[in-house]
Amino acid sequence: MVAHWSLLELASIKAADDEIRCWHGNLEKLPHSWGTYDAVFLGHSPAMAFSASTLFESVISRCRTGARVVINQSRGNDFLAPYRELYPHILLRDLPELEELQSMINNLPLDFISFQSDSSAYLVALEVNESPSETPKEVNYEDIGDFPLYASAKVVTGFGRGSKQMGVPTANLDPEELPKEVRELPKGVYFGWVQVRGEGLDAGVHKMVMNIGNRPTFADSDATTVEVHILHDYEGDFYGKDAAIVVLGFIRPEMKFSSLDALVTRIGEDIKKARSSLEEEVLKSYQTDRFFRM
Ligand code: ADP
Ligand code: RBF
Ligand code: MG
Repeated sequence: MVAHWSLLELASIKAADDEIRCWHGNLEKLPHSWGTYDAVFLGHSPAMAFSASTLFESVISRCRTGARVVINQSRGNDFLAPYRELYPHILLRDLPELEELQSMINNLPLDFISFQSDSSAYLVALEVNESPSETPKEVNYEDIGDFPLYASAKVVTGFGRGSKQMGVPTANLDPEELPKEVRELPKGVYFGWVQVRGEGLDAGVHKMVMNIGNRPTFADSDATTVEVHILHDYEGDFYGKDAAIVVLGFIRPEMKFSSLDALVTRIGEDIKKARSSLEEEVLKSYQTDRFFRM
């Protein structure tokens, strides 16, 4: 498996061997379902916009216990010095020298194996001593879902309470039509983009918040429902139409509220969170995803 920022780089890897799985972009977004690794090689990227400790956390969560993490810059740390003067806005980071690296891994489940930094090479080997991915836990809400999740399903009738009592209409999606990955997400509130498809309907792709669960605040039924509140004013109802969704993130677990007011207030906060998250460039780009042009 190769993760890289450059599509050109990935294309040439694919051209050489199409069996190699390629991931374009941020390692943090790499789905955990892609696997647990025995060894990770980090080619040094001096243009990296985030810190090495952030990167380590992301790597560790994808490694088994005992896995090796190798950082390599075959020309050594000094080699970058002239470039850093030329491009101070691009070359953001040095490779950490021993002391800095030690403090970085201090609070992480990483052991030192070897360290070399001189004019001929920079080469560090670390070992993951306790992988969090193997630590059993109930639901790890920090690490939910392999987003993006794509799905579409028919809008069915719910309990007729959403809009009337709360001012938050929710398009209930037919659970039978939803893929397992969506239906079986941990109960909670998610966000993403949605498009309602049907003749004469606004075909825009809009922001949405989605609740999956059994609404513990109410005593209606135990059935798990998947409901989408769309941040857009539609002219009327659209029961029976298809809603296409892309789920991009998790907001919070489903909770039992002591009053309707408390729930509505909280939903207001969920909406705020979804609105701002979906303005982030990477998440915004899904609004024009090919999925919505079908
Ligand atoms: P139900 O209990 O049947 O789901 P709701 O009171 O939750 O009823 O209303 C949901 C219905 O309202 C949706 O199925 C849809 O047809 C309509 N609707 C109109 N605008 C929206 C919106 N912005 N978001 C979600 N549903 C909406
Ligand atoms: N119901 C709950 O009982 N607890 C929740 O935490 C909860 N969170 C929700 C968050 C959002 C964004 C939305 C749209 C709904 C949520 N609901 C929650 C579901 C709500 O109870 C349901 O939409 C109405 O009861 C209508 O069926
Ligand atoms: Mg509803």
